[in-house]
Amino acid sequence: MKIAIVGVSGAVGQEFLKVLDERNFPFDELVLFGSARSAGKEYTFKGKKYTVKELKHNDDFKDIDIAFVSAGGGTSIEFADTITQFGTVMIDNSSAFRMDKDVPLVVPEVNGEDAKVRPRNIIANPNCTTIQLVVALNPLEKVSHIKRVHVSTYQAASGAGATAMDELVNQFKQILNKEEVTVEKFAYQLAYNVIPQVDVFTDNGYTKEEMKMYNETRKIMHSDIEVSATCVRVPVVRAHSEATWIETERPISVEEAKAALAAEGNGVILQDDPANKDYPMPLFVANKEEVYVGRIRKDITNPNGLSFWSVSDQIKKGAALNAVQIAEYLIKENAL
Ligand code: 11C
Repeated sequence: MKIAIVGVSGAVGQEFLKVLDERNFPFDELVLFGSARSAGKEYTFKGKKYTVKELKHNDDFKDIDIAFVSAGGGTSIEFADTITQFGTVMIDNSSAFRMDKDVPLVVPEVNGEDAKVRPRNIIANPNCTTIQLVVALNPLEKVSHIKRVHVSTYQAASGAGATAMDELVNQFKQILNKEEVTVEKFAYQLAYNVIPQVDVFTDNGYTKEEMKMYNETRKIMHSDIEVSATCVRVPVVRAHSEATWIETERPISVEEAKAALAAEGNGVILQDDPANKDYPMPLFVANKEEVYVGRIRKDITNPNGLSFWSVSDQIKKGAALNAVQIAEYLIKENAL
């Protein structure tokens, strides 16, 4: 088994190294790729040094079985043919191919089977906000069909990359030191603020991030589910939170919902004891693998409504881990 990471120097690329190590992913050879700027950098993995190769249009992918790609949509589009031309499975973290009909969009806990049918040998990793939403929705969908979702996100700086995480930390320091605040990655200062915009606005008034939640959720769940999202950036370094309201075909009780969410293999950790102030928070969920769910309650305005709160590490389950789980699924199913 020969694997590659493309975009290894980025926040997700670095997380790939961590997750492959933590999960003891089975491979014989690892090749690291990056831009001309990253080429030549060295990373140590399991005690061995690896030098980053520049991603080029050549036959470097000839013997590579799986490529974990996180280098931005432009690079994915430009290099997809180069990466897949000899049969390499490209697991792509960008949004470039997610809605293409001939590219499966996969969260293993929900629709792992879809990864087996991939005419272009590309499998898309969904957006982080969608991943944690569908992991929580899927067990509830099995109890009763979910017709409608309203969700508000509380997205950490990590979603905008390593430099954005640094920018947030620096802003707090700059404010404390009474220095001028650097604002580059976000539209406004994020420290001591919340910004009700993630990505650019589309014609219908929703942002691209919000429309990703609508479209990707329907594709992954094979469902006519309606999703109305408001995506908000909050001054948290890592791990996204979501306040979610669902309307189901028949009423679901809190007990039913808890039992469904807590069932094994769902990728969910139920953390729901509000009387003891026990509920998920990004501070404690950062670096964890699962989606944490709590604050489950009946909607007092609608018998078919249920509300809950979820938190998940955006770089881990929202990106690198989900991609590695797709690869693990393919190996387990002998479907590479
Ligand atoms: C954020 N969700 O938190 C975005 C980042 O489609 O993979 C991920 C963008 C994507 O800023």
